Amino acid sequence: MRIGIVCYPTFGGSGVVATELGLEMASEGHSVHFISYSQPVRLDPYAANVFYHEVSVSNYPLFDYSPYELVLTSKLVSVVKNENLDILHVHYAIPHASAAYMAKQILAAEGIHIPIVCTLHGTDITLVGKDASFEPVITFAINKSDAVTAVSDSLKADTLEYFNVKREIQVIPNFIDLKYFDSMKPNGIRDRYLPTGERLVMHLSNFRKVKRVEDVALIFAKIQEKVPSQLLLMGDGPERNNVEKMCRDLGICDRIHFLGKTKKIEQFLVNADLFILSSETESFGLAALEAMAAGVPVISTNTGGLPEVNKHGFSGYLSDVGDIDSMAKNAISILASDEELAKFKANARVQALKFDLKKIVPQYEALYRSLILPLK
Ligand code: GMT
Repeated sequence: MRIGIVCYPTFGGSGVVATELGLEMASEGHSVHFISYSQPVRLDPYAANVFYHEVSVSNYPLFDYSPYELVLTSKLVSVVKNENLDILHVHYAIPHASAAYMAKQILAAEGIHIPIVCTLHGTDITLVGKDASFEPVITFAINKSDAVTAVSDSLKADTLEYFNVKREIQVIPNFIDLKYFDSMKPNGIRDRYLPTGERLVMHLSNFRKVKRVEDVALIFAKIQEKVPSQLLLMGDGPERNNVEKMCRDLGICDRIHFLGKTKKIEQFLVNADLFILSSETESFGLAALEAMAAGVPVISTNTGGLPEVNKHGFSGYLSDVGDIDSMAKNAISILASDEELAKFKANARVQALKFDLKKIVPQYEALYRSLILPLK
């Protein structure tokens, strides 16, 4: 198949999932064309069968706001036509699904028929999408896609609740490429951060408000009172300054380390003893899955799709949003005992295996084929 993938290039989960999906399809021999405004962070543009098409936005002075959706639409028309694509898969509804719809209409006028798959990832529905200023466009674009997928049952339910969706929504959960984690070698991170053999706690996110990273610091403050430990914070974003201030206020800056944005997250995760994800809302929680794939138990909130990913009392524990005491108590119960820690680490890995890309990616492949075949 000749596949077009439209995604955000940034560190967010939707771009990561789109990239990993495309790379796996390419490794199976399909031609995969990534279309985005800059090179997706996890993309290897030199991989066989992978192509990258950049959307360059005009900065003509007349435009106070650059018309990104229009240049994306034109790029989609051009790539579908010139690369003879069979299918276009857009990740994140805004503005990718509506741009794809417009491109589809332009191409249809030229006798070219391209099926569109739209994958909903979370904030496109739960935060941004239900904003009244976007809602009509999103509803329309979802209904006009040839197939719609959501990354969790929870996100499917939210979509049906917030939007008047007529189209079937297929749940295809996010997945993980276990080879990244299995091939990791000891890399000295524990020696560097845990000179006296403490426990290593981690968090990874884009530091947006929805992630409640301040809660991570508060939970960790309680953990380190009972279990000698260090916290590594991976990622960066708008809330970082507030979190840094909180660490100073808590007087534990020497135990909290900000790593910033990092591509090779597995290098760090494989060293962790515990992962914390205390988000306000999370349609899936890819970071939690990445931690479990590294054999790291997860302390998370019980919001959105997280209960579908993290199993309470097995791969970690779930608590209500903002319940710092409960999350700290659960974390300590795992970290304080070598036996509990070993059991939860093994369970985390077992849970992650359910989301092995070898089980999930064929579901996308089958979906693509079901849409392409009737056109042949
Ligand atoms: O979490 C973010 O802010 C990034 C966002 C994205 O679109 O990149 O993540 C969403 O999609 C991920 C991949 O499907 C999910 O794992 C995240 O749970 C979801 N984020 C939220 O729902 C807040």
